[in-house]
Amino acid sequence: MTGRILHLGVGNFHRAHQAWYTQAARGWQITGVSLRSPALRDKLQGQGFDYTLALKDARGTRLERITVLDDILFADDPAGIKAAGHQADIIMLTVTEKGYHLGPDGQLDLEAPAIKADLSGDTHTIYPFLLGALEGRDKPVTILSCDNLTANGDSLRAALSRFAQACGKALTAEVRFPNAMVDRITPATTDALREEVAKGGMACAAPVETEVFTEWVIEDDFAGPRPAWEVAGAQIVPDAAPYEMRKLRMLNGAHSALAYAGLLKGQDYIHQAVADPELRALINGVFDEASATLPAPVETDSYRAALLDRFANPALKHSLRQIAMDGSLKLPVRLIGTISDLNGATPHCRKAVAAWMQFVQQEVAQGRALDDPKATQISAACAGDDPENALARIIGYSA
Ligand code: CS2
Repeated sequence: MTGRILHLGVGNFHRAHQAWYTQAARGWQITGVSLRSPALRDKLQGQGFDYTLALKDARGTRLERITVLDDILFADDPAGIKAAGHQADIIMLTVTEKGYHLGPDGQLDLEAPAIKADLSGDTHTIYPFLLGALEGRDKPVTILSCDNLTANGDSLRAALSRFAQACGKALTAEVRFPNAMVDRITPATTDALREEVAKGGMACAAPVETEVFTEWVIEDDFAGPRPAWEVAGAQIVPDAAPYEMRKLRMLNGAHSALAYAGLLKGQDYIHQAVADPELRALINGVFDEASATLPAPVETDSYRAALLDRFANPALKHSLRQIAMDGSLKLPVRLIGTISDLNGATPHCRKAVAAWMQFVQQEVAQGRALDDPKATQISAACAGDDPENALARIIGYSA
């Protein structure tokens, strides 16, 4: 089976995860789209959009050349993106939590400035591009969200329908939105990585490093053909929700806990934070609390042991600041769900939320810009009389 994928948000995570699986499946090609900057296109076009992936664990590094990406388009070319969308059998997305513009109720936020602008004809967000790809197409399409949102496919379907409705349109094409859990820890690219791959004989202007471990669990709900991603270990299942909940609440919940608590202690990387006995106890508590909320058939003992090993991977320098960004959107999915499911009897998850509050207050006090779409609200909350309560309201948390 051969086919085409259009991928919105062609960042490091896509290049370490879905592109790697697609290469293993053979026969499919990907057109990438960068929505925010043409920088990656400019770096990769001189090498035909091929790039080097460095797979790292305690035993060393394995370099692979990834060749499934055959073009990268930038958001300034809506007509080109539309045409590529029409040709695609699958449209995938990795645009991070903030790329969806969902409000606290999980619905598309029609008041968000970028959404308002797009409703009047601009192209800042994913929505006009997705609608354009659906309009006037003559074959079915699968839209596959690969971001860390709860029920990412269902959430995207609801948000896109709302956007279409607000434009006076309806989703007419035959389209499916499978939910999916995606997992592979992927730090930002460093100069050290560029030097390492060049020394290894696979020089690249924009290499990516990642761990050897990887998981992808996708609901079996495709409108048309798909790559045989199972050859690289992807699981196609009737219901991805239990896997997704385990990953978001255990891996991502612990990641956020380590990020804020670690930064407050002056640490820089996940492998340092997880080696700190106090923080290790904190995430063991997060694991216990999250585990108590998961559906019975989900295995958690070996999963948590694997997480501790993965976090300790000495070969990956995964920066706490990278994980700490966008906390106002991450915490509800990663920690607040566990806290509310257990009626607040979750001292460790609450401690992690308290670390976020302390972290943002410290950043604001030190005059550093917050990397969060709600930075303005957070700064105002920190400057008010009761920062804790104001911050709690921003993340929908009852302290
Ligand atoms: C991390 C995730 O940056 C973050 O917030 O928690 O990107 C994490 O590394 C991935 O979800 C792992 O699959």
